[in-house]
Amino acid sequence: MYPKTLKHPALAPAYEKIAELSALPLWEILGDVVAEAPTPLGVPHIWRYQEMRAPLLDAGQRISAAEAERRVLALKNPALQRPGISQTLFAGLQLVMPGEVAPAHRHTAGALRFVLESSGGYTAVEGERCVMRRGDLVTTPSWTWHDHENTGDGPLIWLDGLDVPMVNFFGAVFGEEHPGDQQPILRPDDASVPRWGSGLRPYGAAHGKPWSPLLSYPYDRARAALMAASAGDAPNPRHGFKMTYANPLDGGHILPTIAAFLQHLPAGFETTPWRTTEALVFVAVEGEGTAQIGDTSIDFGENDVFVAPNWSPIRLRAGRDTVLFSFSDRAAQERLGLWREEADATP
Ligand code: GTQ
Ligand code: FE2
Repeated sequence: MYPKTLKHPALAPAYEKIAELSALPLWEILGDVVAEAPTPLGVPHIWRYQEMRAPLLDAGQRISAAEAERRVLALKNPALQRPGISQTLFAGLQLVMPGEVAPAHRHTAGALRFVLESSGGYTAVEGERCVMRRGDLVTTPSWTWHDHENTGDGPLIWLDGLDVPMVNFFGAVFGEEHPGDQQPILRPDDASVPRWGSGLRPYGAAHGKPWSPLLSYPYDRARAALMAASAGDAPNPRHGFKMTYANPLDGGHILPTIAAFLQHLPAGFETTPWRTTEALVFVAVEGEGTAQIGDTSIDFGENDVFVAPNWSPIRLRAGRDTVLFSFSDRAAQERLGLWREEADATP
């Protein structure tokens, strides 16, 4: 409860009396309660796809998607006790084998899926199938019904990103199973893309939810937008070319808690150090390079997932032309008025 060395050891007997009353002398622990700057929570770490894929496919032989409900290898930050890739985010690699269905359910935690390997399949969200091709981003916002199916002939593998630790922190956890394995489909595949993603707003149609009405951000469109920016603009020294996945109604983030980004680092490009209060999870979609996160140097290649804890200086170097997907808790931090960045952080 108390630090090893008390600032006022002579008061120790008084502290015991105070502790019996379930109270603490704040003057002994003030630095923990109101620190001058964040201490990064968790450590930088990489999960290499080549190493993760084999045990994931092995699990695919040993347990069915229906049995597992979600066949996921959760990426646990080595320095954290609870499941989570950071203090605020949960991430996992999910596998659905050909012909399998991961049964429908819903929960208050919001999620995104970034597709790594696919020969056909979808996530159904609130009566709509979001097709999953490699590089596609699909969201399943809070309390929306969702189920997954692999309609292809090879493994369907994606990265899950959820706000589970945040929802747990607030004590707002609810979940339930859908009565059927799959929810009824009410609209054409990817219906939200032409409806909300065309640059036109349906006249008079209210969305009224604190998340983007676009449930799918297909990679071909996202990549084309990124490459157009790369061709036309000068690179940002800290980010190269970086785009935010946006809510088409207000330019905000995809989910109330989670923000997502797509970033192009031309071959040989090296960023200057940057740190931010958000915890960031990166996926190398194309290319390879090195990430210097705090004191840790990480070589990454295609489909590798790595995490930069909050307030850790980040430097990215691209060996080849590189596209990085990333997601973070920035949306929540901005809404709470907490988000900060520091541009000239020393590496
Ligand atoms: O696919 O619905 O990684 O509910 C964790 C919880 C995935 C999912 C996870 C989930 C899901
Ligand atoms: Fe789920």
